[in-house]
Amino acid sequence: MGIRFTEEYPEVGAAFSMNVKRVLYEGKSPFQKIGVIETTHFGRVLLIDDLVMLTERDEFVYHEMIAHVPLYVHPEPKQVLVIGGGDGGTVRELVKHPEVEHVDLVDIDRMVSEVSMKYMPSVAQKLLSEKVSCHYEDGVAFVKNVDRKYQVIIVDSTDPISVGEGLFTRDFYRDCLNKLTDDGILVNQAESPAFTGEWVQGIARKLKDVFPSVFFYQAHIPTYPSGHWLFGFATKKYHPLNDFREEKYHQHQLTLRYYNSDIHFGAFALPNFVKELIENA
Ligand code: AG3
Repeated sequence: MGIRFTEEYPEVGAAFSMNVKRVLYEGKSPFQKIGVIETTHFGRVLLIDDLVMLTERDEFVYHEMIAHVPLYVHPEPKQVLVIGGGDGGTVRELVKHPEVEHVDLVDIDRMVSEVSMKYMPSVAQKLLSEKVSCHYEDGVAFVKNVDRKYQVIIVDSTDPISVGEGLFTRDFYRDCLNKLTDDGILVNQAESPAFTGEWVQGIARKLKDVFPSVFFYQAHIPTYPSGHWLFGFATKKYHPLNDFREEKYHQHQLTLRYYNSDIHFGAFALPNFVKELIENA
């Protein structure tokens, strides 16, 4: 069988393994452990604290869904803030939109970007776009102190444990609300309803306490726990479906591998057990 990398899912007493061809990088930043492995079937894989952050094989699902869903709802997404996402995948999708004038990316850990640039340029290279400013500092403090407003804020975080914890609090959501324009939208990665329903409920409860309206949408990401993933869509004004700019999507003709206009509508259709989790949060 050779060498395998295994991500443990202690919450459900299970795990997911991939065959490894070689280890490309192993290091430790002041914040976390970072690794890059080359696998037999999933391409290169970025690991943080032994959790799969992305694989070259399926990162397009996550990055397209976290970026294009809000950007095809907001009519003028000029200023966008990304918290986390130091690998650059979300930024790569955002700069495909001609309306986006500027992206601030705030990741606490510069090493995530450095390692991604070196080992996964196809994911990271747009960090160098002239539309993008990278800030390597604490996202919680950045949102509190920044003196500009954004049409869209995307929280591309790790799990709500360790370094990412502050990005799942009411205070942080409140600061995001304040730094959004009056018609702004916040989207965050919202974990697996199948394996960590309590995490989903925590996110739902806190977002609902802070934002006027909160929705969730889903995607299939094979290498994340359970493969069934949610995103939160917290909004001050626009409705994710009624305000979908479908004409703009067709005009742009972006080359995408997951997101399309059918997916935009379909992604907000949730299974009953997920609706219940969110309603009872
Ligand atoms: N954000 C990580 C999502 C959480 C994955 N969790 C896990 N494997 N246990 C991904 C960052 C990609 N830009």
